[in-house]
Amino acid sequence: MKPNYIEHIGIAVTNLDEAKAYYEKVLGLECYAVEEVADQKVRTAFFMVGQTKLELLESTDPEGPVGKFIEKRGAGVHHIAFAVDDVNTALKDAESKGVALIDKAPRKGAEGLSIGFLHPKSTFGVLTELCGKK
Ligand code: CMX
Repeated sequence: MKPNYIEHIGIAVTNLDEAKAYYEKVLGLECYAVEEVADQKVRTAFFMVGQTKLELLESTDPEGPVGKFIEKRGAGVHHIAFAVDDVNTALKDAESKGVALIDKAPRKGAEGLSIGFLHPKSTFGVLTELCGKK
C-alpha cells in the first residue's frame, strides 16, 4: 500500500456546535458539511484548511468509539486518515505485514467513502484510518 495523501485528521469533541463555532469564528474556517454516521455512532463536521480536511467528531452514544475515547482520554486528536486507491487491498496488505485490523473489510464512512481502521496498538499509538472510493 502507498497512501496518496492525508485524507483527513479526526478530532474528538464533546460538543460539536461549540467546537464548530471555534473553528468558524476564531480560525475563520467554513464548515462545508455536517453529517451523522450512524454506523460509527458519531456526528461529524467537516472543514478544509488549504488542501487538508479536518473532521470534528461528536459521539452520539457513550458506548461508541468516540464516546469511549473521550471518557478515557478526553477530547483531542482521535485519528489520522490516509487516502488509498483500494481500501480492501490496503487492509489485506497491512494484515499481511502483521498489523492488527479493527476492520477486516471496508465499511461505509462519512462522505460515502469506504473506510477501514488499523488498531492503534499496532500503529505506534495512532488510530489509523484507510479510506477511498473503493
Ligand atoms: N487513538 C489511540 N489510541 C486509542 C484510541 C485512539 N483514537 N482509542 C482507543 N485507544 C487506545 C485505548 O486508550 C487503549 O489503550 P490502553 O490499553 O493503553 O488503555 C487501547 O487503544 C484499546 O482500547 P480499548 O479500551 O481496549 O478499546 P476500545 O473499546 O476503546 O476501542 C478502538 C478502541 C480503537 C478499537 C475503537 O475506538 C475503534 O474500533 N475505532 C475505530 C472506529 C472509530 O474510531 N470510529 C470513529 C470515527 C469514524 C469516522 O471517522 O467517521
